[in-house]
Amino acid sequence: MLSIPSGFTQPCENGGWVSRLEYGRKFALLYTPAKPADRILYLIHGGGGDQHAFFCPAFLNMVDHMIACGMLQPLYIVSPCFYSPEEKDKRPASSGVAVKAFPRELREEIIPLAEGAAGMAFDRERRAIGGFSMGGVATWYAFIQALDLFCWFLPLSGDCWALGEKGGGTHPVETAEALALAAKEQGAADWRIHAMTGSQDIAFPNLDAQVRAMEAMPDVFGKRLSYEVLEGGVHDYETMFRYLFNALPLLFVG
Ligand code: FER
Repeated sequence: MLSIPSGFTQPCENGGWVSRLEYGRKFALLYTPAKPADRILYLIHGGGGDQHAFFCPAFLNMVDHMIACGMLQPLYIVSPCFYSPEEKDKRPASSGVAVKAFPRELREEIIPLAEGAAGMAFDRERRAIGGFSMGGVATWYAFIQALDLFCWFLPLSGDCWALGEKGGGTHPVETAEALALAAKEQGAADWRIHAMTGSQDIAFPNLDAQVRAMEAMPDVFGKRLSYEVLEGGVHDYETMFRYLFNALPLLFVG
């Protein structure tokens, strides 16, 4: 897995910009690239995080540089928050409830708002969702609830909790079966999942067990699923930026 070139964390001359999109008592942040874009990624923070977790200078500068040097096609990126404004309990159990409900908020509020601001509605082939940790759990819920909205899934160091908290680890086979059934019931067969984690990541045992069970169902997942494990990779945003440096160019391709 490639490392992020050191200069990429510094400001880029031709950078994009971030705007704040309000809905009700909540908001999402929208990154607009410096060049015209026809694709969009919804990127979800981890437990305890918020809209700013991914949208910090190190990450946004990296994306600016990737686009400026041509290694990444321009894309919009949306950073919402899955917690309600008054939520105080950000432990996994209550975060698990919030992320299960979140695809509906994406569908009803955030996607119309963000794509209105971008000035276009994106085809599902040009719409991706990804996230870190609980945001990865949210990504799997989007697969189960919203395959009509997204083709591209990027769960980073988070497993699917359809069978309960850390269910990818406790019930890997049943989780893989639930995902297969969800795909079948939603009638979509053109999606792609790129799962990533690190060997020292606290979520590794859960995501790894789940992905192994999915790989054992090649008729369903086969080449639609790819999986990368970074040797020594840990459960933090800096490591996630590196995963995204490697994975963003793979979105919307093939
Ligand atoms: C996992 C997925 C999410 C996991 C932990 C989390 C340990 C989230 C933890 C948190 O928000 O504190 O597989 O495994």
